[in-house]
Parts: sequence; structure tokens; C-alpha cells
Amino acid sequence: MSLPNSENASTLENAMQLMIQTFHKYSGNEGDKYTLSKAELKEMLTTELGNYLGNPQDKEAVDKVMGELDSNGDGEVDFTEFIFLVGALTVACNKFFLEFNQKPAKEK
Ligand SMILES: [Ca+2]
Ligand SMILES: [Ca+2]
Repeated sequence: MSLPNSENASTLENAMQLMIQTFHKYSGNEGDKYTLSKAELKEMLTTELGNYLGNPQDKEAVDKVMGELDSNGDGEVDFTEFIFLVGALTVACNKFFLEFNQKPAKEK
């Protein structure tokens, strides 16, 4: 598979490339280069998703996210597991967006 260069890429293709780049920005910090350890996951959640998730400073919150994402139980979050999180959050955002737009204008 060859990635198109970003000048020609569509908006969605750009978004996909950004998801890949974002994952690898954090996954390469320690241990396996291609998976997120708990510390890497925490940094990614705090830095990239702080606006949506709040700051997951307490260890339990990170443990919970890790437990939910780590479907193969290896204690690390791989790219497939990461995309599941992004997909689930995107679905939640879309619902919020639809509800927001369905409200009568005066309630906005
Ligand atoms: Ca890693
Ligand atoms: Ca895993």
C-alpha cells in the first residue's frame, strides 16, 4: 500500500493519516514501538483527547480505559484497539452534533 502524499489527499485520507501519525507519536516512546503502554496511553489521552475526556489523571480512569480497549489482553493498546476508541468517540461526537442541530434555534 502506498500512501498518497498529503497534497493530493482528500480530507478523509488526511484524517486517516493523522490518526496513524498520532498513534505512532505516542507508541514509540517506550517498549514496543507499535503499541501503547499504559503510560503512553495516558499521555495520549491527556494530550490528544483532554477536551473530550477531561484529564484522566487518576490511575483508575486510565486503568479502566486500558481494560476496555485491550481486547486481546496483552496489556498494551495496539493500533486496531486505538482505532476502536477513536471510532467510538467519533460516533458519540456525531450523536452530540445531530442532537445539537435538531434543537430549536432559540435553545442553542
Ligand atoms: Ca510503546
Ligand atoms: Ca492489546
